[in-house]
Amino acid sequence: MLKAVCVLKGDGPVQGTIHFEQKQAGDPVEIKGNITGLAEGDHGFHVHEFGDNTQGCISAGAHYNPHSKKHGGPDDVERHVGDLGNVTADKDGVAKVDITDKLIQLTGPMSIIGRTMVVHEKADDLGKGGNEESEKTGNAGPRLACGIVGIAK
Ligand SMILES: [Cu+2]
Ligand SMILES: [Zn+2]
Repeated sequence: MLKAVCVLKGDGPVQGTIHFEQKQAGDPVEIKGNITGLAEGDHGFHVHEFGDNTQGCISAGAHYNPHSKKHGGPDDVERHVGDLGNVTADKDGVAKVDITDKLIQLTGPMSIIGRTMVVHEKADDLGKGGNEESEKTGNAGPRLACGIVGIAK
């Protein structure tokens, strides 16, 4: 079993912990955790390219996109590897994360270890927003909190 963990932090009240599990290379990855301090509703949730938080979440770069695809939703063929869609916060600002993704990996050349998870202020339109930005970022807006994905015990 491969395991990874990510602690999300930002300049505001948003924080969270995300756990990743994968049986072996090529299998789907289970992503579970909690994010608190959010506004009620959907928030874009992605793996970004770099594990660099030197300037805060912005230095994590763009969505992790090793195949040079357009932005999309997690169930789309045309998507960035890092596109995990949205997490949804309830009226108390808590988003329970429970995602199974078949594209991201915890080992091998497509591994997300050492890259950054970001939760955004706005909903990710999953590439269907009808404008240029939608095909890059899903119009998810500013980065509320982020953290580097590390190997867990
Ligand atoms: Cu993002
Ligand atoms: Zn994307």
